[in-house]
Amino acid sequence: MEGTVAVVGLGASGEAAARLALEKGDSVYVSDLRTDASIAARAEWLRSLGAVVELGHHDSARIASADLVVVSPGIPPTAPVLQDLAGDGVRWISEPEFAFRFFKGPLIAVTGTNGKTTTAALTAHLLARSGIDAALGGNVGAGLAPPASELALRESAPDWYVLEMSSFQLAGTDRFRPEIGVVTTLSPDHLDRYDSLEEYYRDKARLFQNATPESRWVLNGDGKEVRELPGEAPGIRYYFSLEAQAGEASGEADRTSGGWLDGKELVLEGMDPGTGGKEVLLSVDRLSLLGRHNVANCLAAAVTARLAGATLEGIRTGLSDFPPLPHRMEPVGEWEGVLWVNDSKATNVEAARSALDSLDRPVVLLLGGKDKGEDFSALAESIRARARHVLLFGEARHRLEKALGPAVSARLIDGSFQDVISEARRSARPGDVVLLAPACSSFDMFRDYEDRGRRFAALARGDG
Ligand code: UMA
Repeated sequence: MEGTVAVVGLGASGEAAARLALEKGDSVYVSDLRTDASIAARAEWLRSLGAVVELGHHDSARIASADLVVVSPGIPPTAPVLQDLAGDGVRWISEPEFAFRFFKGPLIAVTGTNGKTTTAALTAHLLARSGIDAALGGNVGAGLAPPASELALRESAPDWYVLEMSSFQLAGTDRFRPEIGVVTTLSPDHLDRYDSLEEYYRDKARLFQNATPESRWVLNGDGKEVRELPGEAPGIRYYFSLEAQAGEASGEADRTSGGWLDGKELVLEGMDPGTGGKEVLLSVDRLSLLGRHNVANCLAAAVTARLAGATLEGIRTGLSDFPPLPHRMEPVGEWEGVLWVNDSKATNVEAARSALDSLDRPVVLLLGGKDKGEDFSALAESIRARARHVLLFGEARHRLEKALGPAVSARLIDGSFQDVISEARRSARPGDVVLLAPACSSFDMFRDYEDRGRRFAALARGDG
């Protein structure tokens, strides 16, 4: 474009956006409030590439005078810098929106409250197993995939871009238009950032803002919220469902396109508008991922990959050899008959509930962390059905105790995370699962959910 680009925030996305802007010949100004050594090194590197980088301060006037402002997703609209820009009537875009403008091929965008990383990564895997070059990126993070802007820097265009999109990233979209859009689930989350659930869903619905009749939407047929999210947006809808045939799940008998469970078999139907036939994939027992919610993710990814040209053989192979992602129902090991499972990414109530519901062994559940203001009582029924014992820790522990009520066998741990693990070891009996599915974010005791998951795994192995 060759203008001036201001990048607000120098995390992974800010760095990638700045590099992309420099590559395109723009003058780049980057700023971040942090000043620590790691960000200083990152700043130095960008300076060597030609950017102006300021740490410890945002120069709002300079940002406002840029041709384009790219904002990192972790910066809330209430941050003073964004308040200043809003006050001056300056509009900004998110980093994937910026990247999208330079993409050279079709896009699959995956969003939802839970399951979006697994579904996005699995879709890319199924395409790869079909010999299709799929470039995975976006919100995924955790060293598993790069930010969207890094994909835009690739020299050769992939056959498909596959982006995981958070609501924070969708909030800053404008021209963003996926050929295929996927919504995995919707349930309350991020209520520390949004004033209401409607606001959160409104950002998610921006996925559909530039829909055309050619757009294809892959939607969770089991959730009314997801089914209703596109509203009247044009495009062809496909549904995946654990509970019913896709047509029934959509509530529209004439729409039978999508994927569902036929007994124990995952099946697709109507993926090819020409023939519309039924395609049997494989049995649930052959999936590489643990848990019922992952069956839904597998169906979502299979439908999406099939629409993008994956072969049935590629999908079957990919569904059975996809390795579990770190911190998502990741088996850490089994000692003295007790299986330890790290689901540190279960940072909200719905994710913790589905983790619990997906196990068929008695559970010692580790619950707690930073309180995001959700209603924890929604966990009580699943806990009563499956958990032998619950350990409550972190900032949210007292509110959790109150919300779960006296019928739940729970114990408050006031000490360290090591104390939580020692108590879990004492409580578990052979045949049990010790499950870290905390329903809270991690920032009260850890750097992030990955740090929490790694610590859990190390302590479980006895080398913490
Ligand atoms: N900052 C300022 N000014 C402020 C506030 C913050 O300068 O007023 C700075 C911070 O000091 C920090 C930077 O802005 O250096 C913020 O960076 P960021 O939080 O946006 O983090 P990134 O490293 O750019 O990572 C982001 C996503 N993080 C968030 O949305 C919080 C990563 O998703 C994503 O992988 C990455 O972009 C690349 O796309 C992570 C995540 O936790 C995995 N996402 C949430 C989720 O999945 O629930 C939404």
